[in-house]
Amino acid sequence: MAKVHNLNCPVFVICVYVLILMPFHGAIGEMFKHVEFRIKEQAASGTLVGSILEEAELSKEVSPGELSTLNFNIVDDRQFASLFSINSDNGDVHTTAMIDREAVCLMRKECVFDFRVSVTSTQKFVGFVAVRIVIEDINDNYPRFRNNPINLIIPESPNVNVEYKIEGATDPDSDELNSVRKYEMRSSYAGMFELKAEKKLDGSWDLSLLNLQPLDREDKDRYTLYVIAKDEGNPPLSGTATVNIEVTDINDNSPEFTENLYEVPVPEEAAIGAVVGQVKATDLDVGANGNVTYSFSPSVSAQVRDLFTIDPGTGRIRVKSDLRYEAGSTFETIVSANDAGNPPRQSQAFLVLKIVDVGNTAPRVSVSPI
Ligand SMILES: [Ca+2]
Ligand SMILES: [Ca+2]
Ligand SMILES: [Ca+2]
Ligand SMILES: [Ca+2]
Repeated sequence: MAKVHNLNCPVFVICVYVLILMPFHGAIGEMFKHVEFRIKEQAASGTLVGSILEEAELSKEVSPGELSTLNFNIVDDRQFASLFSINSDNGDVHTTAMIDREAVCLMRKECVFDFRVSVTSTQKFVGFVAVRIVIEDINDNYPRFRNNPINLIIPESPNVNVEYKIEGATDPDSDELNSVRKYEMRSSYAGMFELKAEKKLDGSWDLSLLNLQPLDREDKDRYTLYVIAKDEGNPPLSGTATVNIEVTDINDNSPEFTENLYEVPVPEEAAIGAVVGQVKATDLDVGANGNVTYSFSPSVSAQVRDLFTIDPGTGRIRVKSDLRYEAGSTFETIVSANDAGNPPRQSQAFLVLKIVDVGNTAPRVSVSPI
């Protein structure tokens, strides 16, 4: 509804006010009124905004004979000429374009246009009407996530309820109900994640995902879920962001030997360089965290080190020296498997090397067991 204020100097204070603001208000004794019109954005071009004649109650200002002779003109800078026009004969204000509140007022909370209209009759200058047009918001924007998809890289962790921040959505509509009002999460991983959304004083949101269960990369390293921002306009609109979660590795697994004890029979005549056995360990981690190298334990005697080598990359045990003098001997050793994580993890296994007396048979290369 339009509001009208008659400032025809009813009291001294207002007369002073009018004097100070001259020539904006016009001369003393001239009519000066305010009217306010409200229209919704996106109204069709040519929509009637309001009648100055009626809202300013000009019939009270001029005689019935003059009323039909009034002439109306916008007197301020026509910076809004592309948006509004006035019918100079009857004072009707119309839109001259479809007004997008978010385009003409950007992110301003209030979208208001002010201008003055001069009113004259054939007989005299009647006065001014200050016109205020308020553009009301409609829900013509969807909540939107600036970055979509949202890619989260999270190191695996046994910790739960860790908050991982994600950027909220924006909605340029200004009305409270037309902007983002709530968030929801859609996920097929029941009980795995929770969405936490807190509205801040400036209207923006703090959004974060919480993991309700440990994130174990070795169990699952990728998740995809959806965060939905909703307004409560009429009709309500929503925007959806895809959240891709990549769980990265930490070194939380030690290499594991395939056996606790490797028993390796070694023919006494095995040639130097011959492979007589192999130890093997696997590590569930990836990259350096799962890169296993083998060695003899530092506790292994110098004699064993003189007789055998272990290949760091493959775990193969090779003969290093002539074994014929060791026939019948058994060497109980310990092998280590280390990953290259930071810090590294290690496992150990027993390796028993038994030098087998093969009597007078011809020398042969032994490669068993591998
Ligand atoms: Ca809007
Ligand atoms: Ca909206
Ligand atoms: Ca590891
Ligand atoms: Ca891991």
